[in-house]
Amino acid sequence: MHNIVLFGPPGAGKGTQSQKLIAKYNLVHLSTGDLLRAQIAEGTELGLKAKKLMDEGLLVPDEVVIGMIGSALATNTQASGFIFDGFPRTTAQAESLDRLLARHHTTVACMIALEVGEEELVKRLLERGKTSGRPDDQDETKIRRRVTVYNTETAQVASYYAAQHKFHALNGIGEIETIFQQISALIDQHKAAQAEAPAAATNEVKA
Ligand code: B4P
Repeated sequence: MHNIVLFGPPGAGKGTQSQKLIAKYNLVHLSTGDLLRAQIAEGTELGLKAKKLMDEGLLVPDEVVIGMIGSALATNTQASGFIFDGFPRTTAQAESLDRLLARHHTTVACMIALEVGEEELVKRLLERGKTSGRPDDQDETKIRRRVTVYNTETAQVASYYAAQHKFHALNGIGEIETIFQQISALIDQHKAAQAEAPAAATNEVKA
């Protein structure tokens, strides 16, 4: 099983690249943002609570998203791997993901972070907000709050994976296809290393 965490601030391109990666590598896409928006669309109690936080650009409580990911893993036991998009967003979520994957006898292969500066993020999300219907994409103050939340609560998750030698950063500014090729090259290196030395858990890949 090959599990990849796609990381970066809101608007960095995680969702965009995930769509291309799942098609290429036959991975199951687990986006906590999408899972939460599905709950909102269904009008569940969880969705109603999450909507208030999401619309303000704040994080939903760890136990909520961890529960959703646990359920998704349990219902996809035949998957050849997962792409985690927008999860984990806190160190507590990262620790829970390791525990959940261990139950399925697997681990995170690598985290790939897309690096994009704040002004470009704001520009992209305001542009998406013209058509996405997402309240969190339509207000510059809320977008900047999401970036601040990323910097204060989420960015530190990179250190968690760096300590496990699983962290890789890429420039998220440029052509979508070029960035996709760079991400694919990293994944291919990991897969090749895993095939050569499965017990070594494939951490010795050059960024
Ligand atoms: P998410 O749904 O994860 O939303 P996001 O981070 O804004 O989107 P993403 O980063 O995937 O967008 P993309 O770059 O692809 O989260 C929404 C909210 O849900 C959070 O604020 C939080 O409240 C809650 N939530 C979700 N997960 C949670 C968790 N684990 N814990 C707690 N709360 C959680 O796309 C952005 C735009 O950029 C697109 O229009 C795209 O076309 C464009 N773009 C992409 N790549 C580009 C490129 N290279 N050049 C130019 N434009 C590009």
